[in-house]
Amino acid sequence: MVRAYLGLGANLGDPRAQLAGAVAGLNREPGIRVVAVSSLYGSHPESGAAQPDYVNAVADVDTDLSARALLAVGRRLEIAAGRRGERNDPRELDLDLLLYGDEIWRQTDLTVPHPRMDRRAFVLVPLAEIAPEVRHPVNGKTAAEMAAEVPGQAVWRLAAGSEWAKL
Ligand code: PH2
Ligand code: MG
Ligand code: MG
Repeated sequence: MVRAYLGLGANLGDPRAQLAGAVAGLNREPGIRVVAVSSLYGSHPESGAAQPDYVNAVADVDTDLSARALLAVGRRLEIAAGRRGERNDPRELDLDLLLYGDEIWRQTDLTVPHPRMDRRAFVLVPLAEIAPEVRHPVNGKTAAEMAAEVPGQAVWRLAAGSEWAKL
């Protein structure tokens, strides 16, 4: 059993419903149990692109699946939520593997920890909410430390995890 953290995001359709659907979908999946979900946060698109604001959250899961299999489940849930676009296009659902235990993979089809997680307030603020002590296996910092250091990027809380996700 491995403890993993997934980043959830959406900025098309009904983002809250798609994120709640993704959490329910993860929990229904054999070999995945959702342990906790963060509050829901709003943020502007990172690139400054002319896109709707994002809704983001982080889920903490226990899993028997490999990192690659967990990522494949995420892709399946993205497509089920209606995602069609390319990387960085606005999307109905984005499910990113942030951390998979303390494993480090740098392959074209599997990059864990997520390569940009240490610079993204919309990842670090929700991660630090539910797992302040979890450590990034490359830089050795905790989520709370990384969240405190990330340059000011507006992230606003929309709803408590207990309200938006029915586990
Ligand atoms: N995801 C991106 C690009 N930019 N910006 C915010 N605020 N939230 C995201 O989830 C996000 C983004 C590509 O995955
Ligand atoms: Mg992403
Ligand atoms: Mg993604």
